[in-house]
Amino acid sequence: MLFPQNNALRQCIDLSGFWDFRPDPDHTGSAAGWAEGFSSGRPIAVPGSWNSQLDDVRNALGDCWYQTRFSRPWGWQEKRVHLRFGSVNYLAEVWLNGVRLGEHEGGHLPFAFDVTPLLRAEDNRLVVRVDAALAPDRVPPGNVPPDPRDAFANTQYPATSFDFFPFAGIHRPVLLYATAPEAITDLTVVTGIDGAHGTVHVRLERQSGQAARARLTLRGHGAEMVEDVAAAGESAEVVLTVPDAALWSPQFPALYDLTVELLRGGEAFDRYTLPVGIRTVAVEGDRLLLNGQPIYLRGFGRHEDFPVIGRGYLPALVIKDYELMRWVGANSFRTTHYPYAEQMMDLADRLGFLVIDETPAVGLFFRPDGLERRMAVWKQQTRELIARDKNHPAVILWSLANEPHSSRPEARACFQEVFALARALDPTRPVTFVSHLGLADAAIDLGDVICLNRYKGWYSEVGQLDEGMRVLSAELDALHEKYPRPVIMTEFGADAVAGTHTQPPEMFSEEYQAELIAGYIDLFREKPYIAGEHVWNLCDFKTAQAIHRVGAMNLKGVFTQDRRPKLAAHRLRERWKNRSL
Ligand code: GCB
Repeated sequence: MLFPQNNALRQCIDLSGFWDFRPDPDHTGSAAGWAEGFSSGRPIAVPGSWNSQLDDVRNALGDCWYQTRFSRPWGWQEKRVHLRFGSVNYLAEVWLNGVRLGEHEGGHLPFAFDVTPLLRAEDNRLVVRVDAALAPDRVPPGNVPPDPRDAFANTQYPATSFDFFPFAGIHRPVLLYATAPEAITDLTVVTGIDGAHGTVHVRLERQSGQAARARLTLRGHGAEMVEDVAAAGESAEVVLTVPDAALWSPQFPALYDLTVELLRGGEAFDRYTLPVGIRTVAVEGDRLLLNGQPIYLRGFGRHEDFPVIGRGYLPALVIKDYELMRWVGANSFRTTHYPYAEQMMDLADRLGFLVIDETPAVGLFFRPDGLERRMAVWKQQTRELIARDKNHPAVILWSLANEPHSSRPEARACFQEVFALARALDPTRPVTFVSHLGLADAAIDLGDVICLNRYKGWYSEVGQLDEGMRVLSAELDALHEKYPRPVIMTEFGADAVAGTHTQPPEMFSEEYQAELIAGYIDLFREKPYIAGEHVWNLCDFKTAQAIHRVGAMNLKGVFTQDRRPKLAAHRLRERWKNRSL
């Protein structure tokens, strides 16, 4: 799925701003005809979470309605026009000028509607119903009835089955974009390395229509390659060879510009430019390879989370977080626990960060109640994630889930299905999921890489760092002996209340957090099969209310929520700065 762009042949406008907002706790809005437009709305910012803007809907996760009005930009009469939402959490039902466009389930992934026939020159009325209810048959699930066989129960408010606040609303920009009627609809780029040459395999898809030619131009690093092909049907494929290719890597994130044009009678009627990084990813034995060379991931899990805007897209925060990651010496991150904003992914390509790209499937469980629906949504999210992010050189690994409750055998068959789907959609990248069960996980061996979250010295071996390290060391070796492949420690860390200091280090002090993180890293250095270390978390973040979450915050950030360093950030910097891959 291509992100809208502006050039002489494509235009895009952003409908972000203040919209009208109206909660509908009793679900009367539909019957009252709000889809046609509603009165008595309050202003709300889009993008942004409603929970963090308006006090009375702080914990509201039912239906809330949004509406805005807009005019069709001048000159768009002959164009095909789409309306595109970057992320609405959780379920969106959309109407334009009273006509229902459709609905989309699941936050953090984009969806679009062709609105060409419905657009008026002026006074277009866009209405969105957002349903953010937590339900056991949604992904991620919530309000899960406790099961005596499982160690999880609803001990937090709202009743999430995950450890972050279930922010709701229109979280990313809503874009209206115009293209030629027979435009390019998708591009899939796969790169390879052949000696000193790079290969760029491009598949283009377009809206069917009259025959046209496609011209592909790859430019950059002193080179320019041009190929012309017939694009008579709905798709065409081209392989471009780049002599002495500049390869993409974190040290040198070389990007080429691939410009694809559709031409008729020698004249271009559509154009799309995509940055392309030539690189390969592979798993070989215990190592994760980028361009044939072993790589070691240093970085974080993170949340899209900031006061007032909640989970809303905030460009300055994206920049700041890259700045902090760079300062501390990180080269990678995982999109915990949902796909991040597309703009952040673009910057990962430009700035040279390696990304483990994760679906929104956190806290999945495999009991029969609601399983069919969860599976359908999980597969849909996997499809949408790969469609959205397949062209990013930064993405080196797909993570299908975080901490599923997958100890029992029935989970394995579910994972097999979703692994097969991901591998069919993208045979070029390794696939994994993130486990907290380790050897007790019924699906652990299905991943190309083992990703493990561990809190020894925190949730277990409480307050005892040395004992925690001893237990962890033995567990890692046993896991690797059984499944010899790379292991990435995708989470480890400790809560620290900024400003709390103890000597000797005790839990919740900055010293304890710093010691724990440094201790884990020293242990990893002894284990050549460890291929990466991601600290939990880059920054403190908002959670549901619970007795173990002071101020409804998870304090495992090495930076505070307002992005100030704790002691652990400095300790990490000593360990990470100036390390090569
Ligand atoms: C985990 C989860 C993460 C939590 C973290 C914690 O294992 O993956 O979402 O926030 O533990 O701090 O408890």
